[in-house]
Formats: sequence, structure tokens, C-alpha cells
Amino acid sequence: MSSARIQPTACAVSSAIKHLRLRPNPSLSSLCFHHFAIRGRGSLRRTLRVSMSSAQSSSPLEICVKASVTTPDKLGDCPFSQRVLLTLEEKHLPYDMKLVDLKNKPEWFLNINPDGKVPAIKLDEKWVADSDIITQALEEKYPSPPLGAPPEKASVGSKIFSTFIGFLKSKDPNDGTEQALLSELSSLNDYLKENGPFINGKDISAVDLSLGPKLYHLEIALGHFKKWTIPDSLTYLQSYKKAIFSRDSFIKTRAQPEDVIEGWRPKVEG
Ligand SMILES: N[C@@H](CCC(=O)N[C@@H](CS)C(=O)NCC(=O)O)C(=O)O
Repeated sequence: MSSARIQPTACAVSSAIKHLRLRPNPSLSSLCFHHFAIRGRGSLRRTLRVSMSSAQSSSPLEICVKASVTTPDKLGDCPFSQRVLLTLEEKHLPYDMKLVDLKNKPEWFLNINPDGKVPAIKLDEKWVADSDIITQALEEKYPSPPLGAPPEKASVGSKIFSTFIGFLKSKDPNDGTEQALLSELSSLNDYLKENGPFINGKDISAVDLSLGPKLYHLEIALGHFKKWTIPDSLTYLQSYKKAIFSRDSFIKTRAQPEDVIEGWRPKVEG
């Protein structure tokens, strides 16, 4: 087992402080970040712990997320993992990240989740997979602050990710995939103009926490592989993107751009 202490970042401290404000009688003795590795069943399990000693009565939630393919011991580029991490951050819940190498899935992970997909989280002693199910379960178990949105809003922007992938993979500039993506982005821009700044109005909600990581992938992957950017004319969408990307929760849980690029490369070149 090896161990190293990581200095808390400004955003982590600010998130911790926000958390403390919400809790009666906090007795924070120290804010500590642990970074350690555990050997288990012949495979290396890496854990990044974000915890607050004695500030939190419950122990950190264990969550399996994708590991970086470019940098050892860093979070990787899974938008579904980021969605769940964002939910934990926005709800000020401490967690332990288990970084999973998806190219060489360890046995301990396949025992937890035979489907072999991240994210997976341990809730009430049971491992739960799939970001839709996890975020719903977190909302029920930890309702404050509320992140739910009316069901009719859940579909806003829901075609952006698939149209982005269609355009990213396309080799024919005239096959309509760019137009299809632009049409989805324009619809979202129009929606935000009428209903924004966030999808559920003035406060961020679970819908934004799902869409934000996908827009982040879109921006990095299309910028890199196609030299393409979201048009500046979509001003409400541009502001929306900035509002999400600049949140402490997003900065703390985002993938490194080089991982996003490597993650999409096989789809583009395959
Ligand atoms: N519908 C799932 C999708 C999860 C997913 O596709 N995760 C990818 C990484 S981003 C994965 O684990 N892939 C590994 C594999 O398919 O073997 C969710 O929302 O959690």
C-alpha cells in the first residue's frame, strides 16, 4: 500500500465551507484529502478520498469512476461518472473515488458490477450502477439541496449527445450531421432564452448536471478533431455553458482535455 497526501484545492475548500454552513454544530477538526492505493485480488485499486474529518456523521460514499488514460491516479473522461460526481458535489456529500482502468477491468470491479460499466456507487451497502438510477437514488436519499426537475424538462437537450457523436464520426461534410447538431443546439438556445438561465429556471438541476459534461465533451472533441465550435450567435447557450463550466463542482470533477481527446479518438479514427 502506498499513500500520499494531496493539498486541498481552493474549490474543494470552498465546497467544504458551503457544506459546513448547511450543517448544525459542525466540529471540523481538519479537511483532508487522501490519496492511496489498495492491493486487492491481484489488482491495484486506486482511491482518491475527499473527506472532512468529524464534520460529517456519515462516512464517504464509495464511487467507481473511469480512470485517466493519460495520467496515473487521475479521474478519466466519462461524462456519466462526472454527472454523478457533480451530483455529490452539489449535494455536499463526501465521497471516495475508486479509479477504474476500463481497458483492463480489475476483478474486484467486475465482482461489484458484472456489466463492467462506470459509474457505480455503494448505497446502503449495495452497489448501484447507471447514472440515471444513481442520481435518482441520491435525490431520494439526500433531498437537500433539491436537484429534481419536472419530468417534461428531462428531455430538454437530450438529443445533443447523440447528434454530437454523429457529427464527430462523420467523414462526409454534406451528410447533414453538422446541421442536425446545430438544430439541436439552436433549440436548446431558444429554450434557455425563454426559460433559463438553467433548464429548470434560476437554479441548477439534475438535467444540467447531466447535460453539462456532454457539452464539455462536445466542445473539446469537436474543437480538436473538427476545429468546430458552438456558434457565438447562440448567446444563451454560450452563457449556459459558461455558468456550468465555471462552477466549483464542475472544475473539481471535470476530465482533463487530453483524456477527452483520447477517449473519442477511436470513434473518430475507427
Ligand atoms: N447508461 C450508463 C452509461 C455508462 C457508460 O457507458 N460508461 C462507460 C464509460 S463512460 C463504460 O463504463 N464503459 C465501459 C465498457 O463499456 O466496457 C450510465 O448512464 O451510467
